[in-house]
Amino acid sequence: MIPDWKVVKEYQDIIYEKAEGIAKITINRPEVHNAFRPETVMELIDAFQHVRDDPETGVVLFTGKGDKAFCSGGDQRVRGHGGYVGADDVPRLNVLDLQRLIRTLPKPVIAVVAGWCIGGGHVLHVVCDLTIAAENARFGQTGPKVGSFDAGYGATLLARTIGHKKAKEIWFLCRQYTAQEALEMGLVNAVVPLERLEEEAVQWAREILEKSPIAIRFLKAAFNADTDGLAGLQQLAGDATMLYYMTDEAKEGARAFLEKRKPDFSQFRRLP
Ligand code: S0N
Repeated sequence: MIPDWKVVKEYQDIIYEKAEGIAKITINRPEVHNAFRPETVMELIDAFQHVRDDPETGVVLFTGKGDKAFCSGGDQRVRGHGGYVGADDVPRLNVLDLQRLIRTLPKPVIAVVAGWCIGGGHVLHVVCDLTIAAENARFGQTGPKVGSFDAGYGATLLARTIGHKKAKEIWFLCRQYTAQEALEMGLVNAVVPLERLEEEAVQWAREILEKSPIAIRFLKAAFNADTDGLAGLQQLAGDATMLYYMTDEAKEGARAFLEKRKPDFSQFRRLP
């Protein structure tokens, strides 16, 4: 059953809802196949930051409005000199900030993909933790065809996900792949009929929500640490610090400082 979604905050380009511990963030620009402009990305960053800080939410569904597209990448109408140009006339590639935010979010993000998942939109699903695709989903990169490229996560994480040969094929040839082909190359986790897409994604979210949040958080950080170098290690280390702060041992250190005495760590056992 689909949850009774409630809008969390009003935006222009996106919809941010939540219910039952699940957040649903939807790019709402179906007239351009959910292409993003700088303002869309700013709103997505705002919503994802809210999700990160919301103790009620454990999983995010990230999707596009309608059944024609998840996202067709950067809005080519506002591509300018050095980036995508918003109302403030500043050219930006702020989708890179969004990619990092999705990666470091300490909660699983599931891309829920119907229709086109192309260009910078394809990279967004690549940086999500899981992808559930409808049978009508179509995947691909267009960069070298339209005079752009994403040599960051767009190329490297894709290669880590499906292997270098296939990732290079996707970028060098700019072909489009069916949902079934994407499943076969390990690019998505499941393919379901379009009418069952959201139900299936919600089911996956509910199964994750039954599990230990801290275990899930550490697993996500560990997978990222393996691919993200020192930035990934920082995330994993930050999670370890969070856990350490919850121990009596760490609390003794802070308490001793405030009480102006030497900390007594001798009371804590050293485990093997
Ligand atoms: C998705 C495609 C294949 C669908 O084709 P179809 O079904 O024939 O529909 P269309 O008639 O083409 O589209 C319907 C309407 O939607 C508009 N539209 C579609 N995509 C975009 C878009 N990306 N921007 C603006 N408008 C779009 C169409 O124009 C049409 O409108 P009307 O009816 O008014 O004509 C096909 O649409 C397609 O190929 N789309 C373009 C895909 C693409 O090339 N995307 C951009 C790729 N680049 C990025 O995403 C950049 C990402 C980025 O920011 C970045 C970040 C870091 C580092 C590098 C980059 C980088 O620049 O790559």
